[in-house]
Amino acid sequence: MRSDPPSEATYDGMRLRQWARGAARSAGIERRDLLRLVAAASVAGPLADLAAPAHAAPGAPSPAPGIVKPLPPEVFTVRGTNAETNFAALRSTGLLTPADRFFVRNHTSTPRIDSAAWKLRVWGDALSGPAVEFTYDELRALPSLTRTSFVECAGNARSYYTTQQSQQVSGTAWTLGAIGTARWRGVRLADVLRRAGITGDAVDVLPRGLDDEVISDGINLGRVRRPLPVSKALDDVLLAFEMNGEPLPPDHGHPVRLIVPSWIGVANIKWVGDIEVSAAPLVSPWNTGLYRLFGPGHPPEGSAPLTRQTLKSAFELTPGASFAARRRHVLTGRSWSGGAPVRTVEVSTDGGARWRHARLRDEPRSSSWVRWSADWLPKDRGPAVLLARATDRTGRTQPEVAVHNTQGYLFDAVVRHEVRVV
Ligand SMILES: Nc1nc2c(c(=O)[nH]1)N[C@H]1C(S)=C(S)[C@@H](COP(=O)(O)O)O[C@H]1N2
Ligand SMILES: [Mo]
Repeated sequence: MRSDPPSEATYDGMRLRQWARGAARSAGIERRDLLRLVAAASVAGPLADLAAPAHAAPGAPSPAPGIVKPLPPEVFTVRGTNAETNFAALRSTGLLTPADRFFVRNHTSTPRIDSAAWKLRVWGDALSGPAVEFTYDELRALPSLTRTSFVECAGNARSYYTTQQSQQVSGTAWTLGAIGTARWRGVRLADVLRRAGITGDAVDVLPRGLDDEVISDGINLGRVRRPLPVSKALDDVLLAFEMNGEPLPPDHGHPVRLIVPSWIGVANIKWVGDIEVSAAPLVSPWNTGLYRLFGPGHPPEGSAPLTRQTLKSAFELTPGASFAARRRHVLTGRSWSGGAPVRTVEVSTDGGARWRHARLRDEPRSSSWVRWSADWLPKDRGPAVLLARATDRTGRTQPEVAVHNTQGYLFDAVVRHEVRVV
């Protein structure tokens, strides 16, 4: 008889203790290199690009090396190999983010993969037999379903640790736009794992991308891969091949990616090529030196690997937007939480002195965002600060200050949005 897989909550701490004791197996990297990564993680480095880079002229080729789709400057802010969605560019969109407005987070660059030649290889010591391969057509022939889910980078809103809290963090200087919500069609990872012969010994599942190996500070981290506990892998995870009714575009994982609802972005492995099914707990750079919390306020050896996203709100406005005085305006925005559906959203137009409820425009659902709106009739000319604060069904409310961590993950504090009344 198999013992029950650990619940999502117990998984975290358990894996951390196993890693600390050296009881977890390093998949595709030397333990020594992982230890160097972890040591580096406990020190905050510089933000990659705090100042927004200069935009290329309209019609110029994409300024983000390695991103295939066009990145018009009114829609995207390019940050290194990544492109952030400008929140104002979501105002005209519905619940779902069109693929041509969806943020891109690439560790290296988008590979071009021919679906006819692509195969998914499932292998490992927790299968009852040898490795099993699925072609694209075989995968598409399995029963499929759709799920609406956001994909959000764990570092979304990281720049506010610096601009609002005067704290140093390392990584890409996202504002709030490293998130998008789409309707994904795919097959259940559970169905694929069962067809491949997953046994009761399985504890971790390690999907790996087909994009280039990642070199960071002279260490070759290998291809992007992050262990998923078997309990999550068998729950609501999809191997997705469609985004909003179309085949996945190259930048978002064509031909097949993982969708791991409510979890941090990096769990959603794009361009998946193989999946290891392991009877031993696994570690990779993405659940040891990366995607854990380091710094004062966290255990000296770092927090457990991150799983769910946190709670955030954003106005669909450009920074510094102006509003005519003594006119009625409709402020719009979105709120979301990886913990539970959003329950309420409050808005303040006076820097946080008074709050009122925003109108929710969508039925709150888990792993998705809600659109909201609030009227505003500004009286006095001059600078003003708009705030939005969400509470989710676990009862958690966005705090005033986020707890610092060196890599700036999971910023959850209320963001101060400065505007002008003219
Ligand atoms: N193979 C692969 N998968 C990946 C990544 C990557 O660089 N390579 N980036 C991850 C990160 S950090 C995030 S936040 C999401 C971003 O998904 P998107 O580019 O479709 O918005 O993909 C994840 N999956
Ligand atoms: Mo990410």
